[in-house]
Amino acid sequence: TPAAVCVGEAMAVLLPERPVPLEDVPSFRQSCGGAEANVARGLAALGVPAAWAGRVGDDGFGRRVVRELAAGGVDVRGVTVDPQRPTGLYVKEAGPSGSVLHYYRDGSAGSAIGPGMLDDPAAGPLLAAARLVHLSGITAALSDTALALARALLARPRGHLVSFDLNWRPALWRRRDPSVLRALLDGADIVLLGADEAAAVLGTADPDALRALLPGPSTLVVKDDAHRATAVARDGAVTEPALRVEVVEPIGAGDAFAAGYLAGTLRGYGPRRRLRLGHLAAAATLVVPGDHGPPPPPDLVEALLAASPDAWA
Ligand code: KDG
Repeated sequence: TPAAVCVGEAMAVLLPERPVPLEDVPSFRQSCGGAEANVARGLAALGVPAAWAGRVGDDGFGRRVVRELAAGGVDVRGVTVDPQRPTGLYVKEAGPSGSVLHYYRDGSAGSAIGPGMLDDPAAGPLLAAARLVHLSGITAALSDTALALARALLARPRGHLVSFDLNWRPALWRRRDPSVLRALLDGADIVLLGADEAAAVLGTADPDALRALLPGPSTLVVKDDAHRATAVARDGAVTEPALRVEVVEPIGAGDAFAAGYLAGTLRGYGPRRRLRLGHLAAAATLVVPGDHGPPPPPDLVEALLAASPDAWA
């Protein structure tokens, strides 16, 4: 049984072969994305048995998504094929200040997830047996049923940890009220969020002020730009600087960080090693154009996790 189950929408991705305006792109490479599916893939790459649960359409993009995730070692038994709706899609366009995501996901199969997942004969038992269920703020924006699913997965009492990555995507919230996010975050055990996202959604990026706003979770992990991450627990905070790498494309790095941090959590690491494993996984994704990079070699990971603070930064 998978230790972690990641719930959300996975999509086909079209990656332009050249960083030019979309109308000038000669061809695209097909890939697979979606924040929570990326986390499942990152966990599997780090050796943590992980599943992704969600819906895809009965179409080529859906089959591709499932095939790619399975090839990445992700348990896909909890995936439902929706005969009525298409698989969502997004296109990455190179812009002057970084990549822009163009979503084609309104009415997608992935957005039709709902609380019924808990009773689904395939996904239900996976969720019930997991040590960790991972969600993100994207799901809360997809549809009323997806929001209801997020709430159901956060209901207490529960026998597993829930991690929640804020994943602030303003483009998805144009027709919805993002004030629902605070209560969702507060219902999780582990919250991951970028300082910029925290400022946009919660009005502050200050770790102490965030702690006061979100008293529920045992740990808040605040990622400050690409430079450092701070884990704020009830008994104090630990900060670790990120690794310095040549960034090719940043999308997916947050998911990789989450995978590293959560893998460290499930392995029983202390706060510093959890953050370091997050940074290592993020670095591997920052140096490639797609949503996920090849995992760093295990012996390098071990050496860096054990490095002294000056050798690390
Ligand atoms: O974190 C990467 C995601 O943003 C990307 O995979 C697409 O899930 C996605 C989203 O909704 O933005």
